[in-house]
Formats: sequence, structure tokens, C-alpha cells
Amino acid sequence: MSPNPATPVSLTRHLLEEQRAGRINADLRLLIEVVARACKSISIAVGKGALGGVLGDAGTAGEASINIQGEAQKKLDVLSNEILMEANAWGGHLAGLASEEMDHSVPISDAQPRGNYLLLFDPLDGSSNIDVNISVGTIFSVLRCPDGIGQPGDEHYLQPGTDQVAAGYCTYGPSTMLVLTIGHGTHAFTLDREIGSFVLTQRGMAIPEDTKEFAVNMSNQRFWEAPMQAYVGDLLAGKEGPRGKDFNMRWVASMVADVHRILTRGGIFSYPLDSKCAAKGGKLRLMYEANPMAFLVEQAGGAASTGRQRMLEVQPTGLHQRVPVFLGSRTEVEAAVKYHAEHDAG
Ligand code: AHM
Ligand code: MG
Repeated sequence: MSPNPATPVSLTRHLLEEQRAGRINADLRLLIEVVARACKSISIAVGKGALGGVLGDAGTAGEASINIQGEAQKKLDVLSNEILMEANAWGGHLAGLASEEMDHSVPISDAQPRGNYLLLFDPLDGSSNIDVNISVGTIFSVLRCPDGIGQPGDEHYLQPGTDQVAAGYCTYGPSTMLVLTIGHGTHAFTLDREIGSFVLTQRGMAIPEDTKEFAVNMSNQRFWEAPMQAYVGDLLAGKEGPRGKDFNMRWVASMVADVHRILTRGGIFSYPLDSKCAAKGGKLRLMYEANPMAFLVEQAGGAASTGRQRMLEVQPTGLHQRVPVFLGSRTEVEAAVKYHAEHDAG
């Protein structure tokens, strides 16, 4: 008996089919299933909102809990991190984990079965939106543990984005969606809350090559570098300017939500270098945010750059390294890169 083509394809079935097609092994398939299960738990916690007592800042007695990034943690940041850590500690597919919320990576202990993969994640991206009921998300990236390394340290995670074997995000919005790539296209799954399973709802997402929509935090305009000022200036000039068309703007301030919109209908997302974040290298994190999103976007036919280099080719120097980010519709990312190249060439 062959499966009815009209039957919805669950994430489990999709991954099994990928395994049978030789595109993924059983360990990576099960690892992704564990991450997806953790995302379901986070989705439930996010969905409860004030009723679950999960809103507001983490920490006690008026003292905020500060993470390695120097940012105040929300209760849901901490909870989401715990859910992902707990779910992945005993699966046997990982050699170690690293999180945006933790100072250092954590190797899987000797007492547990250990696998060959490294998992990196931003447990709850867009935390500033938690308390105002706007979409937030989880972003993750999977790397191979270098051969012969039993107890990986931070240095073993410093691999360029081209080495990622899987990446994805889960967006907790009006519906909960998991968007995933294992290097063979980018596919979207919607959580069917009644049956508790992710169902394939878009196979092979394709970002339109051209766009008339950009996403950037305009309040930082005066702090940007000259090429970014020039690029956005020309977007704002619209039909009468050198770009010859009017642009629309969107900024959710949850990267997951902004990138999801761009994967769905095109656009360019940018968090450029500005004088406030220049000393840190940028605002967004290479390993937890930029690289997984760049992998998903490239697999959907888009492009991702720092403005001066293809994102996936950046050689990381630190686990929590930050980078400027431009990603989305190919032609528009190339346009932004050209402004930087022309500026740098004087
Ligand atoms: P977070 O991981 O602490 O939530 O920070 C990352 C978020 C991104 O989701 C979003 O694109 C950006 O920070 C918003 O920054 P801003 O508030 O400066 O607009
Ligand atoms: Mg984040």
C-alpha cells in the first residue's frame, strides 16, 4: 500500500523520507525531532502568556538577571533555554550545546550517550516583544563535532556557516511554524495544535528575487555608516530616486518574524553596523541568528551578507560574535552590498 498523496505530511514522515533519500542520517533526523518537540513546549509556554505567569523579567528582588550578551533576561528566555537544554541532554545525538543565553558551550556529560553533532540556539529571539504579545521565535543551527573530539569546547563550534548541516527556526505567532533546511531547500511546517504535530505546509520556499519592501530599525539611521545611509536614502527617495520605485517598510523587531515574512513574500532584512554597536561588531549574533537564517534564506534562493562578505563564509572567532546582517531577496541584498563596495573603493 502506498501513502495517500492527499494525506498531510508530518515532520516525522518528511524527515524519514529525507533519510530514505540519503539526505540525512537517523541521528540528525532524531536530533531535529527533539528540537521540534522542545519548540512545541516553548510554544505552549508562550501561548499561556500572563495566565502561565511567564511574562516579565527574570531575576529576583528587583535585580534583573543579565546574560552573557549584557542583556536583561526575560522569564521566557530562561524557561525556553531550560526546555531546550533538558530536551537535548539525553537524546544521544549531540556532543554539546551552545546557547545565546549561556556564557559557554556545554559538552554532553560522560554519563550520557554522546553523538556527533553540536547544537546552537537562540532559545527565544525577539524577547523585547514577549510582554506585548507579538511574535517571538527560537532559532537553531547544527554543526558536526570535529573528528576525535569527545568533550567539545567553545573553539570547536567556530566553524563557518557553510559547515552547517541543518538550521531552522520556530515562530510563535498566530500559528506556530517550524521552518527547516538540511541543505536541500527550505520547508515550512505548521503546528496542528489538535494533534500536536508539525505538518508540512510549504515545500520548497522560494524568496522572490526582487522586492519593494525593506526591514530595518530606522531609529538608528543617524548612527549608520555612510554606505547604509546612502542605500536607505535611495530606497526612501522612491520612484523619483535612482531606484525608480516606491518601497514599503516593515520592522517587527523579532528577527524570526521579519525573516519569516521575507521567506514568504520577499524583502530585505538588515541590522547594519552602527556607531552604537560598532565596538561589538554589530547587533545580531553570527552563530545563533545570522548563520542559521543565512542558510535558510540561501536555500530558498535568497542571499545573505554582512554587507562586505557572504555571511556563510565568515570565519567565526568567538561563540557570541556579532555581525552586521543583510538578507533576503537576492537582487536587493546585492544592491546593498554594492553600496558598501563602492564606498569602500572610495
Ligand atoms: P534578542 O535575541 O535579544 O531578542 O535580540 C535580537 C533581536 C532580533 O530579533 C531583532 O531583529 C532585533 O533584536 C531588534 O533590535 P531593535 O530592538 O534594536 O530593533
Ligand atoms: Mg536573538
